[in-house]
Amino acid sequence: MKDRITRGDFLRTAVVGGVALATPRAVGREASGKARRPHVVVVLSDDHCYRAVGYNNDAVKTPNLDRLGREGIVFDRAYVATPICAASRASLLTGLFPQQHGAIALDGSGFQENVVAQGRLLAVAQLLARAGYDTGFCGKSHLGPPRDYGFAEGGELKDRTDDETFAFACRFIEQRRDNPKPFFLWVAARQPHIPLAPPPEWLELYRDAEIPVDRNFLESPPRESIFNQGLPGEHYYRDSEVRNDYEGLPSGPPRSREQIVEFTRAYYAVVSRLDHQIGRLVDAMKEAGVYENTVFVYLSDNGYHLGNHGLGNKITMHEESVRVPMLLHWPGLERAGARSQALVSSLDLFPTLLDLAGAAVPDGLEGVSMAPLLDDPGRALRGYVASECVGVGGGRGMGHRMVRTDRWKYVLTDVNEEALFDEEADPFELANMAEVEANRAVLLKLRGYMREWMDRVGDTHERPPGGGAQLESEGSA
Ligand SMILES: [Ca+2]
Repeated sequence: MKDRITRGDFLRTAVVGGVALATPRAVGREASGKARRPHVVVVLSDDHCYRAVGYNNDAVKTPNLDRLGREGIVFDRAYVATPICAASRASLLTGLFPQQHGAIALDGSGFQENVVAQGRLLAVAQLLARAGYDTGFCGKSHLGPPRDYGFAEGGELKDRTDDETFAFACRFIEQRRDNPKPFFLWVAARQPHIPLAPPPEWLELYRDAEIPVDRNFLESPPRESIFNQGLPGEHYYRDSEVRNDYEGLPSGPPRSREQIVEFTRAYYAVVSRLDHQIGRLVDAMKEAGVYENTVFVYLSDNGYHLGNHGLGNKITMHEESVRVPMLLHWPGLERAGARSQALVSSLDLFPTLLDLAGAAVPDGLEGVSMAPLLDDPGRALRGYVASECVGVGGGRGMGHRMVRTDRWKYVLTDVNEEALFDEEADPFELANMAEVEANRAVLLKLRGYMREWMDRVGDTHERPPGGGAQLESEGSA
């Protein structure tokens, strides 16, 4: 475990990332001797929980992601800016939290206004296009036509099997065989989002497998605000009404242990299918001769509750919802096979890609380049990471938010109740330690981080209760 870093270290980290701007971390050189800029392929899945990947869970079969992780770098503690589709995608594309870019929950209109109509914010594809990259998009947008935010080729595809999406991706790459111009390809898969429809051959993979149920499984969620997935003060649990998402199995509570096992089996089968498609995409990259010079990133837009705390869906501040699988593969890495424990944010992808491409990183982003972790996976990037889920079913300022340090997570719920979890002792978040007197100093410190973060993103929600803490800022995203 790395020591937490100070604001000074944080700023120096940013400078280190900045230094890399002037010298693209290319793995090869063009005939002119100029550094060759890497191609970039991002595979963004939909609702993939961080525990449902082979390198984190022996019950899940993902040989391709496992290999990419072994040959690349796995970010074990990756958190999304917000655990809900449209807002999370807008955060990835703009490098900002939802309350800053304006796409709240499932309503992408703020993104449309700020990025597409006004041009007040620039999306990562627009900046890479300006830097000379060919850009392509396939799969789920949720934010209007991708051409409007910097992707010159491709577009939204509604195929739930992702077959068309990966076919487009493979064609896009094949067309760039022997073409030295760098490209940026965004592959937005729809799996493993419900409804689950695993083909029989993928379900067969798990037919006789034992499917362990997580320690925090419940048939129904407790009636505390931290579990609420609806409007403030409600006890609303999403997908509770859905009864046919897989062979008649509900995707929300209440669900028996037997139902969760069968639902999880189908979920894993869909994850394995997606993993297979990713393997085919890697094959296409190798066949086209671009693999050796491609930065490949896998992550998901949010996690998923497989009965954890009695819930389905996401939206909460629990680990199952805000933490996602994330890895970066690049044959140019010197420290391949490392697993970084640094707190990273989905917001870091934007500056990281620009950094690795040798393009200027704009001011005002909330993330920082992860490039320093590629050289030194044991270091830290920041003191705490934040996530929010505001506006579900309503306007700004609602919902839950969290800040998470190496050891602790502080959650401020929609009705201003507090939770404090010791992630080292209690990774399944079963015991709320906010009222424990011995944790008073920790609580005050994390309240201070929360206040700092809320001020920065312009959160209109009430600030944390209680007296102010002396805030020793450590940098965040
Ligand atoms: Ca999603």
